[in-house]
Amino acid sequence: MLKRIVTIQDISCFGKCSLTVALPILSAMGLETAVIPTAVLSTHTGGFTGYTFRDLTDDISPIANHWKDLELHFDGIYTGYLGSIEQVKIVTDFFDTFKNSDTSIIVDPVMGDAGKMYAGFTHEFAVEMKKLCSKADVIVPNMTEVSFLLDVPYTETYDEEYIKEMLRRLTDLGCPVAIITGVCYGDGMHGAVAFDSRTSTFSSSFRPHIDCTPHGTGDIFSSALSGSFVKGNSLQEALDTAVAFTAKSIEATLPDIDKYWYGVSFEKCLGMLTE
Ligand code: PXL
Repeated sequence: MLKRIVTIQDISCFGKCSLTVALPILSAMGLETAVIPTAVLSTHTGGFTGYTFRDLTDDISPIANHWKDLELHFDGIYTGYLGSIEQVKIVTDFFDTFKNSDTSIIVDPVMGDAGKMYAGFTHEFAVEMKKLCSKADVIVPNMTEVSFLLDVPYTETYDEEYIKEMLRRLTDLGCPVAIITGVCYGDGMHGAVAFDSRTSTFSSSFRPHIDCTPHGTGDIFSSALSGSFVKGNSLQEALDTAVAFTAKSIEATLPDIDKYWYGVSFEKCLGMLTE
């Protein structure tokens, strides 16, 4: 039986992030993947100007209602970029409707990167995102999003103790497992660190740092992590898969980085996920 996941995030028609990344990755991993597009943008908002934005908030509840009539069951629900506070509230209701005892909810609280919020996000949005995180089984923020979720200053220099403290505080929001992505202790390694509050255990996965940050790496990491986790792998296995796939994909982007600055050449590495 294929595991079934639904991913809820925007579709940026050009630029390789959100749904155009999540769908191929989850399918390559052998999951039946349903989608709810929350908005349609001509491109993503990171580096392009003049993009269009069609809000699909009004479509989400009717889609959910139809699926409720069909009695659809999901093994996983994975959310990414959400375009408005109202959308976050509707997605919270979606969790309440479709969460069963065997459904894993993964929330990537997409709000910003490198210490800055993406265009259109506000402090009020972060407050609502905190509530969504409280309903998740696993949350996957980067350090910028950690600062918005916990109201702490953004910092690029930290040690292991600091990351562990942030992870404990993230699980205090209400989700049993928190993962911080893009962690770099300055020792030439780059990866992700997780905390499972139910067993009080930390786990991590690191690879040599690659000095290049193309757009969309967070979505690639979260998609691979969600796929692995929903397939029933352990947290450690899911971390290893997501870190290895993200690192390989960034490496594959390097030869053409000037031309393909807007996204990661993950397509070259999908074979890693199909075994
Ligand atoms: O990669 C996250 C993301 C998703 N969707 C849209 C974005 C971004 C980041 O900038 O703009 C529309």
